[in-house]
Amino acid sequence: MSHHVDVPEDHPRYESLLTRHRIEAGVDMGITSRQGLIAQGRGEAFDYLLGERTIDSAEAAERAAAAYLLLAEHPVLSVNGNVAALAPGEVVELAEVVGADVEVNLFNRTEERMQAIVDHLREHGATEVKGLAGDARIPGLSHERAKVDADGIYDADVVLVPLEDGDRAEALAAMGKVELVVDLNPGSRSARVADVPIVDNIVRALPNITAHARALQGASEAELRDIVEEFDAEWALADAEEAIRSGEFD
Ligand code: PTJ
Repeated sequence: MSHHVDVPEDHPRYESLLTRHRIEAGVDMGITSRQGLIAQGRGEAFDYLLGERTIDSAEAAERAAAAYLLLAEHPVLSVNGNVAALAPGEVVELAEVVGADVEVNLFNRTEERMQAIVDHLREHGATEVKGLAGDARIPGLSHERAKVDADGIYDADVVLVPLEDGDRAEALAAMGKVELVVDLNPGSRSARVADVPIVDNIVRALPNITAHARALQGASEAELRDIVEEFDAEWALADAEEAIRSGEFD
C-alpha cells in the first residue's frame, strides 16, 4: 500500500498534516481504529490553540515522567492504535532508555488489530511486545477493554498511557499504579486522574521524555524523588488550560 504524502514543506501546517497522514495510513494498515481518526481531530484542535508547541508546564511534566520511569520497578508503556501509527519508533526508543516493557492495550480490542500493532512495533525495532496473552483483567471494566498481560500492565508500578479513555485511566489509577498520561485535552478524565498529566502532542512528548530520561540517567534516587515530588499536577493542568483558552488563531 502506498501512502504518498504531497505536502509542501513550507505549508504552515506541515507537521500537523504529516501527522494526519500517518493516522490515515494507520487505518489503512489495520492498526488504527476509525474512532482513532476522530480522536486525532480532537487532539489537533487543542494542539492548534496551544500553538503546536511544548509549553513549559508540559516540559516539566515530561521531566517528571522521565524521573518516574527511571525510579520504577516495572515500568510499562501502553500502546494503542493511534500511538502505534504516530510514533512507533519513539515508543521503542523510550522503552530502551528507561528499561520499560511495551504492551499493546486497545480500547476496541480485536485480535487482528492487536497482531498488526505488535508486528508494526517489531518492524520499528521492538524485541518483545506484550499484550497478546491478555491473561489478566483490570478490575471494574467491561470484558475486552479490561484485558492486560499478567506480567505486563497488571504487574506494573508505573504506566505511561497515552491518549487513554477516561474509564480505563480511572480503573488503572484505582489499582494504585502511577499513571503518566499524554493527552492534549487538559479537561479529559484521564488527564485529571493522572499522577503526571502531559498536555502535549504524543509526537513531541515521547522524544522529550526520552531526552529527559537520558539526561537524568546518572541522577541519584534522591534527585529523581525530588523531581517527582516537586511536580504539581494541578498546576500543570491549570497552566495548559490557560494556554489553550488564551490561544490565538495564527
Ligand atoms: O486504538 P484503540 O482501540 O485503543 O483506540 C484509541 C482511541 C484514541 C480511539 C480511544 O482511546 C479513544 O476513543 O480515545 P478518546 O476518548 O477519543 O481520547 C483521546 C484523547 O487523546 C482526546 O482527549 C484527544 O484530545 C487526545 N489526543 C488525540 N490525538 C492526540 C491526543 N493527545 C496527544 N497527542 C495526540 N496526537
